[in-house]
Amino acid sequence: MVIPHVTNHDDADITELEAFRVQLNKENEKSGIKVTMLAFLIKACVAALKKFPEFNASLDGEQIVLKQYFHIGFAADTPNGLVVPVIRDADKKGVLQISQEMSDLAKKARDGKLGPTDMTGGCFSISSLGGIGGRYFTPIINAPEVAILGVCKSATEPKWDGKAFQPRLMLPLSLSWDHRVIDGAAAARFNAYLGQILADFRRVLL
Ligand code: CAO
Repeated sequence: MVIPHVTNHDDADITELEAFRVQLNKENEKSGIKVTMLAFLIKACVAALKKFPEFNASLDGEQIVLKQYFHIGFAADTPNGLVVPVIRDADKKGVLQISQEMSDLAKKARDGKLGPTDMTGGCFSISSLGGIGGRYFTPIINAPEVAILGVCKSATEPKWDGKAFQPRLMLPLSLSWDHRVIDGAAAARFNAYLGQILADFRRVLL
C-alpha cells in the first residue's frame, strides 16, 4: 500500500513533567514500578486524539473509520526485530498502570513471548528513541492506522522568556500522518496541543 506520508516536527517543553516523573519514581521506589516518559506520552496522545478524532481513525478502502476507543501501540526494539505491542483502553488507565503494562509487554517482546492479541487492534502508535538518541526522524505509519508519533532524546536548551534565556528541557516530536485523511494544519495543531499538555499536564483535565 502506498500512503501519502508527511511528517511534522515540533518540540515540547517537558521541564516540569520530567521533574514530576523523577519525584514520582522516588515516592514509588518500593513499589517496583518505574514511571516512564513514554507512559505520560501515551496519556498526552489520548487527550490529543480526543481533541482531533481524525487521528484516531483507520482507512478501510475509501472509507474513514473513526475509533471510539484508545488502544495505543508502542514500538519496542527486540533481539528479533521491531514489534509494536498495544496498551488497550489507555484512556481508562493511569500513568502507573500504563508504566507497569508497558514494562510487562516490553519484557514479553524481548523474550519473544508476545501473542497476537498483544499486538493487534491499535489506533495510533508511538515510537520512542528517547532512551537511545537522535533529534528527529520520520516514523512510518503502522497501517491501517493513519498517524504515528516519533519521540527522540530530550535535551536542555536555552529558551528566551522575554527577559532572559532559561534552561528548559525540550523533547523533539515527529508526527507522521496520512495525507488522505489528515491535512498539515491539523497535524501542526495536534503537535501544538500535545506540546501544551506536556508543558502543563493539568490541561488533560480540561
Ligand atoms: N529523552 C531523554 N531520555 C529519555 C527519554 C527521552 N525522550 N525517554 C527515555 N529516556 C531515558 C530514561 O530516562 C531512561 O534513563 P535511565 O535508565 O537513566 O532511567 C532510559 O532512557 C530508558 O528509558 P525507559 O526505561 O523509559 O524506556 P523507554 O520507555 O524509553 O523505552 C521501549 C522502552 C520498549 C520503547 C524501548 O526499550 C525501545 O525498544 N525503544 C526503541 C523503539 C524503536 O525501535 N523505535 C523505532 C521504530 S521505527 O519507527
